Amino acid sequence: MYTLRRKGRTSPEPLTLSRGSVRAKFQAEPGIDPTAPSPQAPALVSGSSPATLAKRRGPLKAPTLVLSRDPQNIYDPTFFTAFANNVPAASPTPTPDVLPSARTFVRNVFTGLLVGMPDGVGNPIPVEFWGFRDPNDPDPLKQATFPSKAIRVVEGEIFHCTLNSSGNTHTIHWHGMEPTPMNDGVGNLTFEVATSYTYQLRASTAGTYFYHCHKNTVLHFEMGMYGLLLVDPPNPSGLGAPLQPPYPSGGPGFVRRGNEIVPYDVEAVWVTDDVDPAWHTRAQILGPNAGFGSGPALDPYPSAGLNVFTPKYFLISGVPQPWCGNPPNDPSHPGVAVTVRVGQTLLVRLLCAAYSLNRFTIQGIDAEIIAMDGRALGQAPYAQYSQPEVIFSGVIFDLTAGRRLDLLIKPTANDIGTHKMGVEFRNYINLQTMGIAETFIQVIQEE
Ligand SMILES: [Cu+2]
Repeated sequence: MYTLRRKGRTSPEPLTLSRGSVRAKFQAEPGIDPTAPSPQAPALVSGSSPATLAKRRGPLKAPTLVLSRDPQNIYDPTFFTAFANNVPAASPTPTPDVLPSARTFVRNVFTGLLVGMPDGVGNPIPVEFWGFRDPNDPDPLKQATFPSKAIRVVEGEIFHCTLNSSGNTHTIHWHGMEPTPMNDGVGNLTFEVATSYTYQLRASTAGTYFYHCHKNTVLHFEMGMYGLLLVDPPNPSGLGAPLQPPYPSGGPGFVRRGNEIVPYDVEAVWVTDDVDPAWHTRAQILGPNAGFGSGPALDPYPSAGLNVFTPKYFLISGVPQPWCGNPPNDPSHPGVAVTVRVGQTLLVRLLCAAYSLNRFTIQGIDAEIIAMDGRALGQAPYAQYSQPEVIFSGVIFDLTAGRRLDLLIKPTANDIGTHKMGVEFRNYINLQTMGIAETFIQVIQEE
């Protein structure tokens, strides 16, 4: 319910929209009282078991979304206002504002992926991760990974992604994108996907983004339910040029720098994460709703302990540091470390998927920050507020959860050798370092 503040008083009346201006409405199914509390917000009953609560609230039923808007005007603001004030309890089918898409993806929820974490003596400790499986990847080993497989699209195009939930409700939130309200994937603000929903987005701005589950977010994100979302600009030489977006993973490609679109030869995508194995164990035992709710009456598992985060493992792009496989203690693990030749351009995309404060340094080579959080620096009309900025060797820079930086590195003959990129994972309250991860940029001679 929305309340309006009028003349210094809070009106108890819900905000109602003029019927003449609203062309979308929700129609309750027969037998459902539309004024009853949402089925996802059971009445406060102290001491009720989850089974009792489920019985009391009955099966989840979604109100039916009735569309009567002008099909010629997909930007009809009254349609979106109506939606934002009448969010459905479950995913509408089909997608309410569906348009032809240039690219389609499928992501199926999976659990039970075991990733070995270092125990210090070479016996990896299995920790369970969850994520989004790509059933269309021809290589079965690349379907279900941690982090989840990247989605790569082209600036300006509309894309669809169908989420198939299982075991629980989940969502996909498109972090940094600007979708319509029903495609934003924030469970508490729109709907959680119980079975299947096709998200629709327009990739308006080239840059580095990520997608993640936004149901019981603090736990599901920690469990690994995220992947990169990369939006590529066009090849500035036009459609006839040999290299067209989406560009291949690892390079070469093109990226926005200020008002230009510039080439790069090699691409490194580094995602930092910190893992508290106690959270993963509790999620395994208590299930996806562990810690969900706002107090003992709503939370069937108030002992989930999500108020205490004590990470023990520190990863770059899903590879624990130190790497615990074969060879052990090798930060040059090929899944992470990158090699670039003198004269080439390296694009590094950084995503902080850790909950701790990440303090980065790159030793022995300079890097230029060209974009932050999916927006190129120095791009008109915002060039008066920001410009690309050089980070000199050894200078620290920080990232917090969800932030992204794009860096360009152009090694010269003086840079031949191995340069360490180190990350300190710092407690966000007392700033003490809890762990480190590191990898390398290796610069070799021109061919
Ligand atoms: Cu989830």
